[in-house]
Amino acid sequence: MAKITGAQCLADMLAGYGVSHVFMVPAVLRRTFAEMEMRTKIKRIHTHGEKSAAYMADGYARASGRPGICMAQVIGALNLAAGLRDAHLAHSPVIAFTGGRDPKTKFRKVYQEVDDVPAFEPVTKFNATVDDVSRFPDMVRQAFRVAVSGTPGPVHLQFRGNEGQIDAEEADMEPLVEEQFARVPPFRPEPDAKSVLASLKILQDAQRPVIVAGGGVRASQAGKELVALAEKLAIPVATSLNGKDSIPGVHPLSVGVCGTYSRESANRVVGQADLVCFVGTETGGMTTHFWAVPKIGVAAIQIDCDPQALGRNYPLKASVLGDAKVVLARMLEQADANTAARRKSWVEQAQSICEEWYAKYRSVLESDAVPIRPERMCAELTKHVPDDGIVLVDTGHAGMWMGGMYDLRTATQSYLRSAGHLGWAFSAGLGAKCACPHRPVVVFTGDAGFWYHIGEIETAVRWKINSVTVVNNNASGNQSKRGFDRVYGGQQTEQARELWTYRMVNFARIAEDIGALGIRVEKPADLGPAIQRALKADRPVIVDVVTDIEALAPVAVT
Ligand SMILES: Cc1ncc(C[n+]2csc(CCOP(=O)(O)OP(=O)(O)O)c2C)c(N)n1
Repeated sequence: MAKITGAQCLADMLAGYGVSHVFMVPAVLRRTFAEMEMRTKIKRIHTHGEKSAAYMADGYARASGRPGICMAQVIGALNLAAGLRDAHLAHSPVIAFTGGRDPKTKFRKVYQEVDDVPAFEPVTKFNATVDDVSRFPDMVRQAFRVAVSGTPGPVHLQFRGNEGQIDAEEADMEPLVEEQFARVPPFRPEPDAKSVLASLKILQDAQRPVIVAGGGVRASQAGKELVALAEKLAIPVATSLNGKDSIPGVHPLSVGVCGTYSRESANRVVGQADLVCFVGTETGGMTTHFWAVPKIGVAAIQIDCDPQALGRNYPLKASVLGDAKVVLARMLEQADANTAARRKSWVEQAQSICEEWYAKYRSVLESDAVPIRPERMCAELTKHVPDDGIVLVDTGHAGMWMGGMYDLRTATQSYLRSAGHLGWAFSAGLGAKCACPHRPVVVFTGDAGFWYHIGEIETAVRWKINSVTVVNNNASGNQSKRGFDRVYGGQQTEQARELWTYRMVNFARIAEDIGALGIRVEKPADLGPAIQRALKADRPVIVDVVTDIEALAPVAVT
């Protein structure tokens, strides 16, 4: 123990936990930032908005499995809370620090001040205040512990003082770090052996089983065990959007993403299965197309590290509580490969369903149409994203196009997706690139999504965060077209288009003005070379692809 300031303690602890970047709009914890410069190598990424700071921290966390740190002073606190919503939905370990009220002055109409703490409640696992400087060590440790433990998720600490001025105070403190909680997962709970055997027996007895793998598989880094078990027992694998990188899309047992933003083949295979094995998925509305794929009542088993997830939406024949990687490894050890033979025709059936999907969509995946089809963009990304690439995808149409039409080619590629917020991907991509500077980072977003945080191009240029952002630019949020067609009785008025269209803007030119590399693509044949050039550039790149405003992604089949 030594007498140190809160700022020294916090800077040392963040460095001790391996934090390489923090994302914020000043001014908050100013002294901590000064201490960071003097005592650590942490980069202080000053952004153009608190929401994008939270998204950067989120991308950092999902790409690395290590908590992402974002910060805001009191007036920016709710902007930051808004940005934690996606991390909360995606179970991403983001830690948010804000400045907050001082007991000496609260309720006196202090400039810019409201009680922000309740707003963090619905988007965090732990939402707390640090009112005495001597609490820095234990509260920061608890923040890391909670963020990465069990099902990961965001944490908020509010530091006393609108700018967190408590960090200037001194106390006897030890900046102790528990390295175990510096990344996900801190524990790998062993499953109960009996429950493993019971579930395995049901799985092996099934004629037409399917595995639905979710984000828990990626959090547990259990992709290898998942694929090995599927191969040993001959079981097709569908994934949620969050679990898309648990099996390469080109694997013979992969049937694609199931649910709402999905691939038809996945929904058809899941719909025809006689047993569904859910692994690390919360079986939510998006993954199950609101519990229509599979239908409730299907024979099901489930593996999860959260006991509250087991059986939440589907009554189960059996369940296993434990870390996905360990549970799948235990199943693999005891699985009887001889039972695979009885599923030969089912696997062939699943594979022919996948072939039918490719045959149905080949013409758009290979389309030479101008304006460019989004499906062609996805096919070009399948071809050109490097083997160690990290792909981040926005929501809405972007999620539908890439969830359904893009394939990961290797187990070393990563796929991270917005859990629902338009505008997440570009900023999250910058965070992912900060976390993994040596891996190529490729973002896919619509123009509506890109507009949200377009100012962060400047942040990327200033900090040399060289991600590649591919914009599906149709001068609209055309995912909304169907909905407005419907409410206008099938035929929209000319004026109705003001509800979902924009001006056509050249994002490549904007990017160039700010100092990034901008590449405008108007012909399909130029897409591949543009992506290749972007990947080689030593600048952030915006690939602005002019696409067809009439192109609508296929809706989910049930
Ligand atoms: C924060 C937020 N607000 C609104 C929406 C609803 N929404 C989903 S997709 C979409 C339009 C998407 O447009 P764009 O990103 O350009 O892709 P496009 O549909 O044109 O392919 C909107 C408004 C959302 N998902 N998130």
